[in-house]
This record gives sequence, structure tokens and C-alpha cells, in this order.
Amino acid sequence: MRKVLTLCLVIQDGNILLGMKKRGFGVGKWNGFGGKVESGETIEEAAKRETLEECGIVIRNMEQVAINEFQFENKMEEILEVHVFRADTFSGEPIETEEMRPEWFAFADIPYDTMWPDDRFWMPIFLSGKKFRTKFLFGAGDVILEKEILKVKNLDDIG
Ligand code: 6OG
Repeated sequence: MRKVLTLCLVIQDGNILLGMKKRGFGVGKWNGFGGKVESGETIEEAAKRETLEECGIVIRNMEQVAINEFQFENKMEEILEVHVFRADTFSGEPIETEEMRPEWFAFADIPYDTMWPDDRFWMPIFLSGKKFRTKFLFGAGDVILEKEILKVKNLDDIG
């Protein structure tokens, strides 16, 4: 079973906006904004809706840059297919919500030690402006057991 999710990374003036997840899956970790795609909406609409719900900003311009596939050893029947977007234009000011506490980070200060462990592998590709596809298999304690990281010209390219 595949679950389609979104992850929106907002960039402005050489900083990246991350949110501290306050509840649910990934609690205690810094991450981009996102969640499940609901029926009747496109993946891009879901990415914008989740970003508004989680930190109060309206995305004006975004581009899909990646697909990350995550699998957990104790739940092999499920694949999380996370569609990653780069946003560079928005309106409003990021605010704390019940789900996330947003904060701007300089690229050199991204808090990888308090993020999902896959992020340190693909974030540098993201920051370089390239498109990519990845696959990660996680074991107990969210340890990475297997990984596959591919830069692609086009996200439809199957690596
Ligand atoms: P909700 O379940 O709160 O959405 N997500 C991940 N992000 C990273 N960087 N690494 C992972 O490795 C992730 N697994 C899920 C997708 C969950 C949010 O967390 C992202 C969504 O934006 C396992 O609705």
C-alpha cells in the first residue's frame, strides 16, 4: 500500500523555514511542512493546504523537486511516497500552530541531529537546486538500513 504525502520546504534570502513537529508522526523533529493528500485534491494543493495549516503562510510559487520513498522494516507492506516541493514565494508571516513551531535556519545551521536521518543525505542535493529521487528503509530506532539516492533530470525518470 502506498501513502502519498507532501513535504514543502520554503526558501527565502538564503534561509530555509523548518518547523518543530509538536505532535504525531515525527514529533520532536525539525522538518518541512506537509502531510497526507486528501481525496479530491491534487498533490500540490495538499502541499499548500498543509503549509497553511501548519505555519500560517500562503504559498504563491512552488515547484516539485523530489520524491522520497520511505519504508519501515516492521511495516513492509506500506510505502510512504513523499512528494517534496521547493517554495520561494509566499504571503503572510510564519506563525506557531498546534502542530508546528516554525523557525528560519541558515543553510549552514540546518539542525540535522534533530531531523529525520534521511534528511542529511538529500538536503544538500535539494539546496544545490537539483531534482532527485530517493528510497530509504528504516529499522528499529529509525536507523537507516538501506538507501538509494539518485539525482534526476526529470522526476518521471525511473532510476
Ligand atoms: P503527518 O503524518 O503529520 O505527515 N515525513 C518525513 N519527512 C522526512 N524528512 N523523513 C521521513 O522519513 C519522513 N516520513 C514522513 C511527510 C508527516 C510529514 O512528515 C513527512 C509529511 O510532511 C521517514 O500528516
